[in-house]
Amino acid sequence: MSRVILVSNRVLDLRKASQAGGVAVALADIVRTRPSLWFGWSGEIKPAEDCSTVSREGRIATVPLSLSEHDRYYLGYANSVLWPVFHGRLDIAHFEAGYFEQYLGVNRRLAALLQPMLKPDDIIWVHDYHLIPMAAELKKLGVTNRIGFYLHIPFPPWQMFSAIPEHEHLARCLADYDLVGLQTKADIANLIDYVLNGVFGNVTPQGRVRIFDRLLTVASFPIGIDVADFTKGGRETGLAQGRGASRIIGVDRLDYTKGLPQKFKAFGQFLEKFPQYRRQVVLTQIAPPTRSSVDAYTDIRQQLESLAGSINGQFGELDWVPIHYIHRSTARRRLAAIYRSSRIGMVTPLRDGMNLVAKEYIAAQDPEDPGVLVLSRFAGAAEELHSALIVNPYDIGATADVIRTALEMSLDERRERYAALIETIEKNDITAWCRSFLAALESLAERDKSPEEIALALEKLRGAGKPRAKARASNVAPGPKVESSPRIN
Ligand code: GDG
Repeated sequence: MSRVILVSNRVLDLRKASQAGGVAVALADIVRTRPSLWFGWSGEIKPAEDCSTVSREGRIATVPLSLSEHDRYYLGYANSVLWPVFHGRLDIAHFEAGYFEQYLGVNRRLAALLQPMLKPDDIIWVHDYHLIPMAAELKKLGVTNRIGFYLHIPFPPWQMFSAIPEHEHLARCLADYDLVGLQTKADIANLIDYVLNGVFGNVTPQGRVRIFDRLLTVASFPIGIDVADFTKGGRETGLAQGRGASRIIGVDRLDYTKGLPQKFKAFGQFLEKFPQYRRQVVLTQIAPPTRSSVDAYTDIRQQLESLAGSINGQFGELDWVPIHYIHRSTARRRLAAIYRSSRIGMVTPLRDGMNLVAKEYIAAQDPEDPGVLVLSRFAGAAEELHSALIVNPYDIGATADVIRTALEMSLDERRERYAALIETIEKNDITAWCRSFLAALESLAERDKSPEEIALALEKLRGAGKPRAKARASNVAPGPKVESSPRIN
């Protein structure tokens, strides 16, 4: 089994695992279970002269960033250009001189630090928008290993992507990967649109993408969760709420993409329209801080706090506060119990690559008495989770009505919807996601071997008799020039 090299902006500090989100936990799992190395930023900011040493602890290798790198690469290009534009917020993108150079510079520096640690048969899996140029930089250093890229956030419509001054450079960087994985079919459609209309590439009859004289495979790999992590919890009893009140739960980083003001407004309208539910329902919103030194995040925080204040002021009673807004992180082990004791999971982002909270909420439900998932149609998860109550978060009035529908849903209907949702979530869990991406990348690697090498590899796989071997073998092309059929969708 070849070693997997994971490259991501942040590397999980295992000592802080209880604060971590889904992806970090998933990557940590690969590190525990496969020969691997996980490389990325340590989260520290140090003087530039102290940034060139890699700290290595077993399978984890990290480097610090300098202050200027942190400002221009991380807060700047990644989070003030790519993040807003990829989420459809061109209006708040800051195209500032110097950001892109630093973005390329950090990718170049990280590539140079990673390269000496690589072995010839390693396969490299790069994660997310911070590191789009990583393959290009590694290749400039002579690295010939297979390199795959996974984008956790949405791929925007092609005109939106073209608004980034450096869009063509970014597209060339994407073309340096062997495999580009996106969350949804809609994202793939956007990428293909861009290839056809933005840079006049084409799609081969076998479904591979040809741009800038490069041939790459693009496919959707919807990310999942570790279901067992969320099925163990009891019900959380320690949360304050009116006696007997039903809880609506929201868990989102305090990010302008998550639709939090719209969610609060919809809840306010719900209380306005259906006064019989006052004192009967609370909205608990856990919204841990994130990227708080970027202006747009300060703005959203102020907006949210003023909304929560005004809704609580308008409807609250001495013994009932309608919105519990918690601007801190909650330990991961408590989340399952909080989800399970909430009648509604309200996941209403304006745009989201996937949204793991939607899946976590369902996984945590009591199958005998499950809660209802209210899910934005603009979350990638909506492509799979058809049995949720799908809403348009911009339509505040309709969302308010859906809250009522969810509260009044019969036990039979709740069970029926839950059964369909949990089936999908279990089938496409985090292990399936990791395996399918790595199997696709490995099968591409097989393609360039000689027929004799492939025959030998197949022999070995059959001999191993592991369930994965079969899936891999079926992806291996019969000869070096014949393409496998990736999922283009
Ligand atoms: C990006 C994409 C895509 C949240 N608050 C706390 C906490 N969390 C955990 C959740 C969940 C994770 O963080 C958040 O994941 P999401 O998927 O909801 O959103 P992003 O952070 O924006 O993630 C997204 C994802 O990548 C994976 O590809 O789905 O679309 O934007 O696991 O439970 N965890 C703890 N305390 C909190 O207060 N412990």
